Amino acid sequence: MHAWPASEVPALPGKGRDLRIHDTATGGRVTLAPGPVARIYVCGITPYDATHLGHAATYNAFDLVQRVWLDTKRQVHYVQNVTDIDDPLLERAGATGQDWTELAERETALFREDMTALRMLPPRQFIGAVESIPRIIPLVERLRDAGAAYELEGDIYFSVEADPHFGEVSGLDAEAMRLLSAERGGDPDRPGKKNPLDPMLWMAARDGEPRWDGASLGPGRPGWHIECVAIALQYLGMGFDVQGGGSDLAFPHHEMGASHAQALTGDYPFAKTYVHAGMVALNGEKMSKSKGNLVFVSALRRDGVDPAAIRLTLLARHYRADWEYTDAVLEEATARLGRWRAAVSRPDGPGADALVEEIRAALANDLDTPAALAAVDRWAATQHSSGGTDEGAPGLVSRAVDALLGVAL
Ligand code: 5CA
Ligand code: ZN
Repeated sequence: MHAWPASEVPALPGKGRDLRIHDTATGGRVTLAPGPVARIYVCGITPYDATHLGHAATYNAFDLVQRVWLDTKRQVHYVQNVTDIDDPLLERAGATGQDWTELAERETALFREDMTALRMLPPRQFIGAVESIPRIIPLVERLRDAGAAYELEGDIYFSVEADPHFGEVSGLDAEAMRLLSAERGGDPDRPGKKNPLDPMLWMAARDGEPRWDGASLGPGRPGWHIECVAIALQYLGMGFDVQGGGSDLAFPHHEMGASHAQALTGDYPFAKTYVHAGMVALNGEKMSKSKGNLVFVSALRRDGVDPAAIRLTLLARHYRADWEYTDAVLEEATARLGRWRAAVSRPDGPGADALVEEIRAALANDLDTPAALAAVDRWAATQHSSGGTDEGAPGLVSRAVDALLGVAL
């Protein structure tokens, strides 16, 4: 698939900082040490409804990771998938009488527009599950032939016991895993499985559902986790720097993906670091397509909300926090955007070299965006109260806020 256009990232004077970030697998902070080309895989949308503020918040977090890397003069190899075949997509298409491929294409197109408007850096590869099927099939065959997968009434399951590191990504106990597996697309209660947690790799064709010729697997369609594994291994290989997504993906999705890849290659780890963003809620519950309590980025844009204000709304909360969206949060962000724009629209202002370092330091500290915003707020307040004589300052602030936070003033 094609991604979306890249916005320019201005180069800043001085030196960027290495990112210290919370790693789900170790439960503590790690300092990321990528090579000259940092490799990141971020799980993409399931396109039956596109982009609510929860999605946008998660993509914002991983956009910042990349901006920090770019500021250290590294290149970034970013890969993102689109889950354009899966149960929820087929269910929505069935319930609304739409063709599932048209639904997926339309919502993916809207997602691209939203990402562009929000100045999210595009992935180098933006890859659909459907287009990956020819690469998924041989991986499932290999797992089966190695004894890491087995057949149950035509469906092929991965055996979690095949990976000695299973459980290390989420660090959950068996009971917690079982509950989450039932909630998040697994089938722990299906009789005949070797381990209740075993996830499906290949689902034999069901009546009335789309199917692909699965070679020795028989006609059917791929499971969810193997999709991201096939795409990540194809473009990034083992041991890439960061796998990212919302906290609802830590288990089972990222746990299973890591185990699939580790069992396939005999290598470890799949990703060096697993990073998860908190959940955005509306009216007291996690924003989710299945609950329907959603605020869409496209709806806000249609209502005339500046995308930069949407982005500032996301930046105002720490990426790991679970937070509640309200109109007041957006109003605050809109007011802040107005103050910042007024502050950089003057020909001179207070010196901003220290501000650039403060933004860098805040981001390097587990993407502490509230601290970064507070630093810009202080500079803008000084500009508004006493001004300054540094002619380069407003331009530098503009470029720093753009390069590091993705906000165009
Ligand atoms: N296609 C899969 C990943 S391979 C998927 O989870 N799609 S999704 O459309 O449901 O979610 C896309 C991304 O948004 C995931 O990283 C998910 O964790 C994140 N996300 C979903 N809902 C929220 C929310 N309410 N708050 C924050 N992030 C969310
Ligand atoms: Zn994924």
